[in-house]
Amino acid sequence: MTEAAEGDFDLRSLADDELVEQVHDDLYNGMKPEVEEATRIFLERGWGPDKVLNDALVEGMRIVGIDFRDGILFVPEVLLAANAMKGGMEILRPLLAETGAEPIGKVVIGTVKGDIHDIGKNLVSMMLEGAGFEVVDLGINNPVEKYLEALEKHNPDILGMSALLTTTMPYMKVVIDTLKQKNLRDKYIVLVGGAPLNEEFGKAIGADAYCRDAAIAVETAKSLIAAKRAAARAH
Ligand code: B1M
Repeated sequence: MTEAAEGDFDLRSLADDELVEQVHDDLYNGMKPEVEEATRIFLERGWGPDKVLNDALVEGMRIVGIDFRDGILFVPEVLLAANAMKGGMEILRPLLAETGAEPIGKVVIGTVKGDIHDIGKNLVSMMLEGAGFEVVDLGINNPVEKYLEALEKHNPDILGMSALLTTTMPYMKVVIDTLKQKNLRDKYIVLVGGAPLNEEFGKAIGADAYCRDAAIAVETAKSLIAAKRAAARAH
């Protein structure tokens, strides 16, 4: 905890690096209004939204994750931290999503059944929107029926699935296998992501790609859509 965090003071009086540290502390302590104010201050100081997101918010949540893993923080505290993070993310959302261009593709995305983690998935949605995709976000805890219903309704190019638990990541295979059974697998590009996954897992369950982070999700979505459209033109 920085000295400054102990008293009531003006966040504006802090230099950039001190303010970054302060956001990490405020996130850790679940102080949503302070995280929101600091987010605004960074933007006023000319920071790009992606830099505020990565250096202040995502890094702060990484620190929370370490202490959660080590049993120093517990679910209620982490929920408060997540809520504070979402406050900052909401301020950045319109900036990250600023694009006047025609949608370059459509994505249906959701966290799988049994899993309520949504920060990473929300970030991926925001970055995809920012890159010009139309995103249909199904939220958390999605059974296979929910995915199927949304695929039929929205007819997207891409299905994105997120899982943060080793116990819920196998459910992605249930969804992919169901698509195969219904002869729908080849209709969609399937991208998966979430902290416990890796490339090998993505391949093993039959996804088109595993995306380590939101930036890679955007790159992968763009390149696989371009490849799919090129292949369709060639036929
Ligand atoms: Co949870 N939790 N949690 N948790 N939680 C983890 C995941 C854990 C690793 C913490 C730990 O022990 N170190 C651990 C999982 C262990 C494991 O399975 N191996 C864990 C656990 C155990 C649990 C509970 C079981 C705890 C309990 O109840 N005893 C419980 C489960 C609840 C459930 O889901 N059924 C639980 C609950 C919670 C909270 C509700 C308190 C809260 C979630 C709040 C919310 O999301 N609204 C929470 C949080 C916040 C975390 C940690 C601390 C942070 C996750 C996060 O938001 N990271 C997390 C620790 C960690 O991951 N280090 C932890 C920031 C986010 C930006 O990163 O989500 O990885 P991430 O997303 C990235 C990439 O992964 C990728 O791009 C994103 C952006 O760059 N990506 C995708 C993600 N999804 C994608 C989808 C794509 C593409 C890329 O599709 C195309």
